[in-house]
Amino acid sequence: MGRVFALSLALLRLLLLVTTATAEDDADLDVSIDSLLTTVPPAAVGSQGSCQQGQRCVQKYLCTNDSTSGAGLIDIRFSESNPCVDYLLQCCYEEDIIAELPSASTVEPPNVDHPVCGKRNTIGIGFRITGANNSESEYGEFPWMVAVFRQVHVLDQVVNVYLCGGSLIHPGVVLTAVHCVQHQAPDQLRIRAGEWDTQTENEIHPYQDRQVVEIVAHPDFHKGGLFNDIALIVLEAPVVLSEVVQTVCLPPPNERFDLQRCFVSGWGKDVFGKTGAYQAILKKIDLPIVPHSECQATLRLIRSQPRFTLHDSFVCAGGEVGKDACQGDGGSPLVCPIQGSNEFYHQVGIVSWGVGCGGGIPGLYADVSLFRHWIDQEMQNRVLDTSSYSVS
Ligand code: 4AZ
Repeated sequence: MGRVFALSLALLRLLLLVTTATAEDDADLDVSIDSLLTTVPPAAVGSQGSCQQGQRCVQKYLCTNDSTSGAGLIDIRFSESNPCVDYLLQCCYEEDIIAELPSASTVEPPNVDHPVCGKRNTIGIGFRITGANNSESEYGEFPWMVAVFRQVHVLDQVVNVYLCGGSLIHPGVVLTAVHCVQHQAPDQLRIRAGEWDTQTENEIHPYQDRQVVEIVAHPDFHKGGLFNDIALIVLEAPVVLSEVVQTVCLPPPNERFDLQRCFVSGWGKDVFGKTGAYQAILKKIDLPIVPHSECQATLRLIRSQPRFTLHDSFVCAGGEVGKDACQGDGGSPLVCPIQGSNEFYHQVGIVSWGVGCGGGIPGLYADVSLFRHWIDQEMQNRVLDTSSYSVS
């Protein structure tokens, strides 16, 4: 048994190395073992752990007796005193376990006075987190956020290799960057909606995985300079919308957003290069939109290329030290508030590339607004409704 296991592990490692090399070639991604999405929860719900007699580990929101620390707060820091190991679980007496999910988990009916797309859940869904010292987002805060991964079969196991971020613009369509998916076969790609912490399955709602039937890459994508880095992923079946799975709005064509403060979210690395680690809990970074001319001037200086021309298909954001997207965030959405609202957001950019991470140089994003006509056309070609992302 031991030898078979060791052999399987060796084969798994080998395969991961192979996929790593391909992913790096494809998307300049540094995919490693910590970029795998879990398929098995670290602590089984209902396992005894070393809870007291009459107790068992359950999700905190299913335990009525002081179920969370304070008013719906859950501390995301590792606690040695929690026998259930997973911070979303706690020891609970049988009689305190509620069978039903809290009412917060019921699906909200769309409010016709507001766009149904782009609603950011600023205070999270079901619980709020404390102990966040790493820009962690709240659970369900960016309900359009999607993980794009490649499913690999190793011996009897299915391994999910994280590729990129994406966003839901229709229950059956994900927006991402071409550089993430250009060499992928649709039948190997998967998308995951409703994900938050990739290392646990004890969130309130289960995530939803979908297969992919088509990848629609922008015809003018230019690999060398990553111009027009925008793609649509058409899903085999639509995801089920809920309070933690919603579409994002898209801005009208050719709108400008200079100096607005926006958010980029993603599971990408904290630091550029080999020392950087992929993030378990979805992160959010607030940053400003940098005017095109200013961004070009900065890149000319940094790259010592006085004639460098920043392609029109990019919008820049960031430029503040320590606040940036990074490797693994490719394809993830940059969203800005709609007309001064702090509740509804539209997607202004798609993470494309940058010079390092967090060093005060703006990051480059595909300018979604410029591609609004292209997106609408590709949707209409497939008889898909554009109202899922339109602000009326
Ligand atoms: C990347 O490799 C990447 N700091 C994305 C964004 C940035 C840098 C690198 C911006 O996917």
